[in-house]
Amino acid sequence: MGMRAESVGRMAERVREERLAASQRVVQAAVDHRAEMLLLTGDVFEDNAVDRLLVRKVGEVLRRFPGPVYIIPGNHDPVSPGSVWEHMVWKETENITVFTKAEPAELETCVLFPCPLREKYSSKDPTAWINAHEAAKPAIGLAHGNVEGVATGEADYPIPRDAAARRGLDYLALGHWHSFARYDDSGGVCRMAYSGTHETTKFGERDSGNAILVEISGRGAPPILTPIRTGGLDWRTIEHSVVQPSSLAAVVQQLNQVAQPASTLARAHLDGILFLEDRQVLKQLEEILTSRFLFGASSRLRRRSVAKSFAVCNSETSSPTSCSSRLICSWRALTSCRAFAISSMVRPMDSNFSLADCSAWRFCSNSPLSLWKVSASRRVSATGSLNSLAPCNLWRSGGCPK
Ligand SMILES: [Mn+2]
Repeated sequence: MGMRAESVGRMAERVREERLAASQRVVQAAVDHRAEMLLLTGDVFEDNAVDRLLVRKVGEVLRRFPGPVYIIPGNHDPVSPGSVWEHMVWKETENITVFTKAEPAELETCVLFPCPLREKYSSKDPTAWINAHEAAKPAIGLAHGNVEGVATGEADYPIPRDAAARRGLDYLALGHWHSFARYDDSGGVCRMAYSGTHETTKFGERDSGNAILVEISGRGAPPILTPIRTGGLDWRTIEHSVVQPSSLAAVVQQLNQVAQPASTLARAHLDGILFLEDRQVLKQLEEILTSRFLFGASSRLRRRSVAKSFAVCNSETSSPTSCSSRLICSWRALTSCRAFAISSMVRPMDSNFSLADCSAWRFCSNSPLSLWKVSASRRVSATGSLNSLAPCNLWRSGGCPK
């Protein structure tokens, strides 16, 4: 809640409103399914500086749930002096408990093991303190962190893949990742899962916009998990590689088939070569994106890169060689585009540049030219691969980036 959503420009406010509406849908789903309690596993808020009016609004939404609501602070909204958790609304609202300490809370039907976070980063497992092996009632953990195997390289609160079993928990409710993810044990029983965010946060999320209904009949019984859709907006990415003329029409057709464009944020990722015969279709595609959809990203993100990186390579220009040398003249153009073509005569492999250094690059041999794709340009520059590119012929010939 309270995220800036800068990537969607003037639609940011609409996106923020939808997140609050989605939290009402979470409460409604809990009521409809007669949930005994509602667990929020961290990062309710974007950060501890969000508008205090918003904090109150969220408290008011959660107050509408007739049962108890248990919250742990996450790494975005950790317990700290001046945090959102000091707001009056949490004290005024009797059904809400914000856990600020890692200690068991014995309830009538179960025991909760909350793992509130106190800082943004840590390399410690937040569930390490839990010992629920002797619990007589169903033991339920609430934790926020990064299940091992989804390594990000940051000190990101690692949680073992078998944390629930290790700590003796019947179920470990997880927060931090945006998409629904369950971790089954070898017997196919799921005792830990991420519900994911209740509303999609950004493009590219696999399965966000859900809450999970978790039913546990007793201590040791396998939990039954049912994901419930709570998201309102559809964030859709369409990817398309153009390697031959007239294939863009398929993308237009795909956009035309989207059932509810007014509540869809669409992003078209095109790479390849802009052929002369596709120019009109590209215009049409960008028009559809900007006029029909709640938000369309192709025109904003792609047109410039399309113009810079593709236009040079259409059949209008002379030889692939001249094309390649023009293309590589600007690192800026490369970082803002996802694809560019080079002449097959100029191969970076000839130099001491090793492809293995850089996983983000791909060789595509079925195009008229050799096509290289930067699928994560930011990662390229971050890992210093820019330097390893520099000595190769290709880069030198363009007199390019440093
Ligand atoms: Mn988080």
